[in-house]
Amino acid sequence: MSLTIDEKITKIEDEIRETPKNKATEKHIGVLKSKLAKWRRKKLDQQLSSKSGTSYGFDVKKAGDGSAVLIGFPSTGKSTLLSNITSKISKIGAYDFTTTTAIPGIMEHRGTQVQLIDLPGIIEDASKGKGRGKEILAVARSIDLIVLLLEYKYAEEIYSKILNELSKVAIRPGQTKPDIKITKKERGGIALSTISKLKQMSEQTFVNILREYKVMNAAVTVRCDPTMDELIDVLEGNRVYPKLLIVINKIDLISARQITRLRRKFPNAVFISALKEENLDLLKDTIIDELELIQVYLKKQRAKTDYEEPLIITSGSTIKDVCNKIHRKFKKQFRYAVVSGPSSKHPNQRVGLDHTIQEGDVITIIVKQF
Ligand SMILES: Nc1nc2c(ncn2[C@@H]2O[C@H](COP(=O)(O)OP(=O)(O)OP(=O)(O)O)[C@@H](O)[C@H]2O)c(=O)[nH]1
Ligand SMILES: [Mg+2]
Repeated sequence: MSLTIDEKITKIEDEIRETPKNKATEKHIGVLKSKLAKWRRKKLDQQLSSKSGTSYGFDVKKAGDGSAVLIGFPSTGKSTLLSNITSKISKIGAYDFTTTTAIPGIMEHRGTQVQLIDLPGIIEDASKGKGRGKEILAVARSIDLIVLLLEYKYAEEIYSKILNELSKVAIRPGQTKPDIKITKKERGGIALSTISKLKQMSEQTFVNILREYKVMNAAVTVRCDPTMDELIDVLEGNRVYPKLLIVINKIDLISARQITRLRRKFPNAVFISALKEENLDLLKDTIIDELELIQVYLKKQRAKTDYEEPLIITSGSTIKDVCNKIHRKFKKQFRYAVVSGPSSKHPNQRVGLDHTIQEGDVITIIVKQF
């Protein structure tokens, strides 16, 4: 009897867990991890393209200068928060799963508009489709910032459970993309250049994982000390790296001592009471800071640059993100972009969709004419 994808995933996960980790097993673990990543990708592709049911994915149109999503277990106060910091009212209930779909609101603060999306509560095994897991995770894949709302109770445990679910669907909140450049070649084997000795795995294991991905001939430049999982992330290529903000809610129910203890565990978290409206201005400030919004200027072909209405977008965005923000057709009909400014090597540099833009760039998108 052949195994289902879920069974295959569980089997490999078990084998990785049961294999002792040492120099002798490193190569084998690298292979297992690559295999696991491939099955997870198959599973994710199935989920993201699945048309089963009538309402796959919540249809949320992006709006505002940046978008953030509220993720948390049921009844942590997501809807209470949305109702108190945006113009939108989202139903609040003392029972779990009050919210059943995505509810977007706009938060206006410091001259910026941020779209904040309230979602149903996430639960364990959301990545396998439990609850509205699939839909929640699909929204979370296309977002700039994940606002993770926790309650004081079991905060650490729930935090790792949620991050685990997100990680299974290729979302890496709060992480930066590992700096590994792979340029495939016709021949010559693997030329690996690192800035310092790899500590997380041997060079042999590194090359072996490349082979698992059929990368046999390539120039590989590594400007970090990646773990096996991070290398696999780069090879898989479908990972998203949204920013992450941890928010601890319902502080009106706990003592100052409990807050101090939690602060030690979550030093960067914002502590609020959505119900009593405590620290909500601080939260709004932090959301805007976390989004790291930058301004770029658009210039139509043969026209003057529009310095009046800059496009506001999150730092780290690419030309692709700019296209998505202007109009869907720009990505479909994209030929190339012309960039002048801090991100360009010289004025009027021709770039592709993957080019990362910077504050102050002047951008022209050239599309195919039909
Ligand atoms: N004491 C206290 N209660 C809160 C706070 N925020 C929310 N609540 C209560 O927690 C319960 C759940 O609130 P919701 O805002 O519906 O929670 P949710 O996360 O949207 O829940 P789901 O949509 O079911 O996932 C309600 O009874 C709220 O009044 C808070 O800061 N302090
Ligand atoms: Mg809700």
